[in-house]
Amino acid sequence: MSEMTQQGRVLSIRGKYIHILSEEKITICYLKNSFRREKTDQKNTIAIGDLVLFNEKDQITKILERKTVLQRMDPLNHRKRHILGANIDRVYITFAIQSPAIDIPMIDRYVMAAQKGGLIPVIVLNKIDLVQDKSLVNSLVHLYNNIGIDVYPISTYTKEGMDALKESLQGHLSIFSGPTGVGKTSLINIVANKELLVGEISAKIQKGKHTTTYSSLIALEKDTFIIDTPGIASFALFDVTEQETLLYFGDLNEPLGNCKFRTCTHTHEPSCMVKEAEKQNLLCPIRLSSFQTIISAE
Ligand SMILES: Nc1nc2c(ncn2[C@@H]2O[C@H](COP(=O)(O)OP(=O)(O)OP(=O)(O)O)[C@@H](O)[C@H]2O)c(=O)[nH]1
Ligand SMILES: [Mg+2]
Ligand SMILES: [Zn+2]
Repeated sequence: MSEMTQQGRVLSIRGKYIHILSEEKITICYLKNSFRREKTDQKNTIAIGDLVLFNEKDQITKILERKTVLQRMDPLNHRKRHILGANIDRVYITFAIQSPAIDIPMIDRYVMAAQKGGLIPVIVLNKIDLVQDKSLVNSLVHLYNNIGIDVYPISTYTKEGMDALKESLQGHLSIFSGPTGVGKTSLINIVANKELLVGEISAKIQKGKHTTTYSSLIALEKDTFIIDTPGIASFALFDVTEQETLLYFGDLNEPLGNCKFRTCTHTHEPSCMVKEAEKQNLLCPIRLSSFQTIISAE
């Protein structure tokens, strides 16, 4: 390291302008041209949360090895991975219980990507003020707790659940990710006491427009950081195998035990205990349907 080289962390990326935090000072840096010539399977060379070295000309010269990665398949090029964040401890997979409609297979893909990338997945179910009947909320809390994942049902309108959510952020670097219009920025404004831009949901199509257009890292306290991100329409897995999917849905085997074949995909095989348990109504329909959606797409 030359004398003028410094280390810092990526706070935000806006086109070619990369904000780097080092020793309480923010520097706007650029990627050295040589990065552009490198051939990789990454859609984005640099991601929020990256630790980098930069020189006196504010050029980023090196991206340090990532401890964790949250990545999905690039929707435009299936051979590339889109890195949503690097070196992040926890991903708060954020959905609305409705408006926009919840997508449970998408939640499960997020969970798998998080676990594979070394992040702890946490689920946030926002807008619970919109539903009278809490049975779906309760089922989701139960089913994800059962596989070791915390769920925070919240409303940024009534503030229900916000204290517990805020508490869980302490001492970590967390990223909030999910579809557009679910209320990520609304909840970050509450926990961080900010007034970032929140978008109106178009009532006609009940579909959010993108309001947040780039990811940004916000310091809450000395050791507590959160990242707001733009909504994403889909989450396809980049490098997760069918075996890994079967392992993640291993709880489906619980009621009746193992299938005849160790690598059973629970689709067409004989002596399949998942199929048998399904016949006997022993399986959580939400979990089973998510599994079937994901396995049939792989
Ligand atoms: N009913 C209800 N609406 C909410 C709640 N939280 C947020 N909203 C509304 O949902 C809309 C979208 O909120 P945002 O915070 O902009 O959503 P976002 O996830 O940041 O969206 P992108 O930045 O586009 O990804 C706004 O109209 C909010 O007022 C909630 O708890 N209940
Ligand atoms: Mg937003
Ligand atoms: Zn089976």
